[in-house]
Amino acid sequence: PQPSVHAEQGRVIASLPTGDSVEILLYGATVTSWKSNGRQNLWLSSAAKLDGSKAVRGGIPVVFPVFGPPPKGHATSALPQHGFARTSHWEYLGSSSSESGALAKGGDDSIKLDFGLSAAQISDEARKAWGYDFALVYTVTLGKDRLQTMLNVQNKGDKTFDFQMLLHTYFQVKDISKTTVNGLGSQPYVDKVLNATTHTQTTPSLSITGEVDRVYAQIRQDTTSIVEDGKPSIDVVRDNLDDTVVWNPWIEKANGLGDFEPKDGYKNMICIEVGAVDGWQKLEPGETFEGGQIVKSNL
Ligand code: TA6
Repeated sequence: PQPSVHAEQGRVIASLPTGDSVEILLYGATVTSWKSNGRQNLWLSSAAKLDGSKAVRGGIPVVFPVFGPPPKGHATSALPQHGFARTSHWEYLGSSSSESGALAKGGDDSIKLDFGLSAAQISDEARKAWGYDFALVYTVTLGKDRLQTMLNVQNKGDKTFDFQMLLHTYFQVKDISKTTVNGLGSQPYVDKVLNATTHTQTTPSLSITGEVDRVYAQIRQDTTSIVEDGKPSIDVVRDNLDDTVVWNPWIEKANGLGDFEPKDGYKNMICIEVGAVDGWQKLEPGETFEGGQIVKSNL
């Protein structure tokens, strides 16, 4: 049997003969589902708006050209938090599948889906707020027990621009009280829960026992792992990105988010967000930047 792709009603759904599947909304090019071994690996709020009325609460929102609330006196100042990519209508550019012959390494099929967003396609409001000429190509590649999501940024204009990018991935966990995050030991981080002060994580693994909102920058090792009940569940490998944000809203912040449901859903999710958010990536006219992640399920 072959990998299969369906593009309909603003969504693209792809699956492999192994049963692995991925679903992407053209709105924001937001991955809303990634299943492997019959397990949903991503968390999606049951109140997530999927009609394009606001950024999806869950899955993998694409953050570009700014992470967080834009700084004052910067070219991004007039943009909304996390920029415009996650609330824009992307174009599906097509798919290609690498049907693995018996001789292929690993013998696994994979299917690659491309999505595009250019300056002409964003809202007038966004273009007025950030008038640079750019083109994004977001590539989602589904393999057995793995998903690769890469963002390619191109400067199509004659003016240099700065940007940040981040993949705001919401992972599903069985029980946050039995979940730890590995790979960030002895790394410095900015703690947005403690007034954006800088700290260093002293323990090799991070437990989540309250609101966590940390930006780890220039991390030495590329892999951040989610461990559930002592067993590795998801590995997040950064590709050409140096930073990782860890976020769990916990009770108060979850209550404050209208589209965060169920309200105790914070017990079943953790955001591990790879990005280039420490400072700005400068892109000269004609230049290209590419960064992303490979997420692997060990379950
Ligand atoms: O990922 C961390 C973060 O910047 C948090 O501070 C919180 O604001 C979260 O993103 C969600 O932001 P959103 O705009 O999607 O509600």
